[in-house]
Amino acid sequence: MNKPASVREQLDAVVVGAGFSGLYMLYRLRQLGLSVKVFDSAGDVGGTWYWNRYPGARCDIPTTDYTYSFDPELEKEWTWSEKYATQPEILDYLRFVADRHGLRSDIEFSTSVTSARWDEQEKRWRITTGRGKEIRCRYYIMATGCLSIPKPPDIEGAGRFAGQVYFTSRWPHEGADFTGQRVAVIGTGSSGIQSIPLIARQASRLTVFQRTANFSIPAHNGPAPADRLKRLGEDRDGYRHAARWSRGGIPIEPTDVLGVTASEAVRRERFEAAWAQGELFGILNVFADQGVNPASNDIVAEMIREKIRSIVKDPGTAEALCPKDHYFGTKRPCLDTGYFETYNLPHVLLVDLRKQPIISITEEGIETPDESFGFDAIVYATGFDAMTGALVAADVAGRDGLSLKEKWATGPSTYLGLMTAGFPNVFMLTGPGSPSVLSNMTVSIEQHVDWVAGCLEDMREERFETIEPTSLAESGWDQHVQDCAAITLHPTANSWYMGANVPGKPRVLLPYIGGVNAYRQACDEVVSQGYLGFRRTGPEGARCRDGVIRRMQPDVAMVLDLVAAMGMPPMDTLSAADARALMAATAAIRPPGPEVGEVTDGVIPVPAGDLPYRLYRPAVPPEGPRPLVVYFHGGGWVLGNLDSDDPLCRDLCQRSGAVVVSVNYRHAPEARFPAAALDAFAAVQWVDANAIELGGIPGQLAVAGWSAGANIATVACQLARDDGGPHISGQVLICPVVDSDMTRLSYQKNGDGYILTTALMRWFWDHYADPADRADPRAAPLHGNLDGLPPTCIVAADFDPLRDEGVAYARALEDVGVPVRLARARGHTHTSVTMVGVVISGAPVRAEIGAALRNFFAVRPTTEQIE
Ligand code: NA7
Repeated sequence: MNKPASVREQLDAVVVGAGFSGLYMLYRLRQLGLSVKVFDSAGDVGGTWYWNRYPGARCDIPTTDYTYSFDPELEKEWTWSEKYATQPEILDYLRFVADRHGLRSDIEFSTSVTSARWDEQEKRWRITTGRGKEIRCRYYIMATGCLSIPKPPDIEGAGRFAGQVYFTSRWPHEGADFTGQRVAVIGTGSSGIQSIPLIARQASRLTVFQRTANFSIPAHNGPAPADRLKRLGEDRDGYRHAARWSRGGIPIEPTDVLGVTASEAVRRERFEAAWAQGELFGILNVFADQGVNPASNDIVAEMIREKIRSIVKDPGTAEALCPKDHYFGTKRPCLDTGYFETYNLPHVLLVDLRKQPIISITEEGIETPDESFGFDAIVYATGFDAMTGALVAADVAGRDGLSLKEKWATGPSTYLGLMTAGFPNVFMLTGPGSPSVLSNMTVSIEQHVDWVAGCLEDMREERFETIEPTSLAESGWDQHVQDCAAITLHPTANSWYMGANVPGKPRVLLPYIGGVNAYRQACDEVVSQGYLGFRRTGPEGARCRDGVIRRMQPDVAMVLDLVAAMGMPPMDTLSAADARALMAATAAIRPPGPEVGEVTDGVIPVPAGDLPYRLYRPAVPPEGPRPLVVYFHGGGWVLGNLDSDDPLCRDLCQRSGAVVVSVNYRHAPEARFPAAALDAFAAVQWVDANAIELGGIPGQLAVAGWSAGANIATVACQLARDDGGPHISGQVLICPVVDSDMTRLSYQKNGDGYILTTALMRWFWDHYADPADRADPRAAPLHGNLDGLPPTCIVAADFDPLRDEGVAYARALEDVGVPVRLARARGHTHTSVTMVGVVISGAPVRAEIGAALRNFFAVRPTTEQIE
């Protein structure tokens, strides 16, 4: 029971946790002149490194980088003895830091915070400690660590075992001596993999119970890497700066080699170099696409499996140790010293729990269906309730008494991983939604602490007392965190990153995977935009600039950055010929799109001459005729051809199961309005008339197009209706041009910076149609008669100047009773949805298009309609 609150104290800030983050937070708060107290249930500083004392415990980031950078003098005075320091050395380091800066005087050890309550009247937190102290403080900072709450052993009979029980996460200070003992280790995550070789040296028999085989590479420990020391020696500040602005918090050059296209020799060379280097960020950087593309990932995974097979002598054990149920990197890979070699020792046995599960733990040992094992000691290396465990375990009640546990019942929700709405003045260091465990923790910790310190300083200067994110900003950030996750392979794994190791925990990628650099940029922008998304209050009133800091899909933003870096001239400054050449050059370097069953080229004879077409037939059964989709490429009536939209056509074909006929039409300025529109209509008529020869089902014909291609597709529908045929089952209009009015809001917002610009759109119109013709429904179909048009799917992208005219077309069609499906391409630009194989986040939108096409054809036309 808690002791009654006896001592009252007023402080500016309370920090929970005296690990890497709590210590630096204390240092910074003191610098600001704030009164502060740190509480930690441990007997000394160290946090994670205080508790995880198991044999072999080391960091898995080189210690040259796993170190504070805020104090250059400290860096001079401390030299790490190894590439990956052991737990005792890291603990010594943190003690050294605490002593050097006299931090201990503001830390209460062996004291936990038992509750924290927000007092709305006082605008302060009421904190109670396990020693019966009550503290009022303005700011409550949770430096509670990502891996601090051990996962309880969820194994039947765990309490019954009469021998010694150890948890890697709560190892006894006096150590453990396994000499001559029969030892079981349960769990083969990092803790198991680091401790098993050392336990094997003492134990008379070691049995490892493995549920999931894990990827591990040799750490090649030894002296600190010479190249890093050299770089640090030459330019320490430059090195640290590069780390802060790197993807993972370590300055390495991200590769642009794609696993799927690299030659076998390049693949092998890159992999062997990473294996020899023995660094996590190296092995995660063999290929640029290994984190997103299953085929590329499998190349690295298979090379690691080959290594395991070459080390472990018993083929059955080797196979059991080969991870096959998750993509490499989706569970944290391990760095080991002699882990796989340990299984060659005669007294070490691997039990594969997938084949031989634990029935129960007994007084004597462990019972499996095939065998009863007797043990003197059981070591649980079963992991943590990571990232959110310590935060929700703390009894924190915010505004209206809502607890963090209640708020996060369906998963954590944060703004920048730093704060959460309803909990004013509560800061989380390396909380969920920040890069944390996917990065070099020390870099991320320093960034968080510096941000919080800067925020408190700004509040003091601007006379604010409280800060809290808005729900709009928070849900926007949550969405961005999940958007970043969705384009990777991470969500497929049952990892602790996903919360999947704890039964009942909501399944969501907890850390932010967009990168330390992207994250830092977002945090900085929030500040430079006047604390965008935060509401700050003080005696002089409240200030809130509400908004969402990242609305764009992360891979779309990457493409825009790449395009900007290429420094290409704006297309609207080029001649049509040069613009076409530029478009062809960019098309030549992109991925080819999915395989389809058959691709054939032909020509369509129309009054104006022959129009080339390319036909795509689906690969999958059934054999026989399919519905037909006539597709028109984008390019502002000026650019584009059969090649330009080839990957998209393959994708449409695969997703819709239809035969796609991509038609090249006459282009402006050589053939101006209404040439393209008339060609489109003529092509639709011809495809309909030749449906059987093309392998189509007569009467099952849809049209589709992107941009200007969507313009002529829907014009063809209007002309077909007026001409009495052919029957069109549906139309798919991807970011269509349907009007020549360039004053809509989406033009104002998105007219610059997103590839299709207002200037380029004007350039297209000028090439295509005289001003007098631009209101003609065959140029601006929004102004045409929309009655009786076929069911329609319209894609409208957030960052497209054409967004609002697409939406206006959808509404106008609905008004006259046309069934419309408006697919919002959230976070996309005019071009990104069509970037098959490049912009992964476009896939769900294209899936929606595929579903719409299938749906058009699911409604069979009546005989009357066919006639
Ligand atoms: P991890 O990586 O979560 O590993 C825990 C291991 O324990 C893992 O192999 C689990 O298998 C296994 N486990 C968990 N529960 C059970 C039960 N009930 N039965 C059998 N096996 C079980 O924790 P670590 O402490 O090793 O490492 C945590 C991080 O610290 C590490 O990633 C580094 O960042 C440092 P599973 O994979 O869930 O099938």
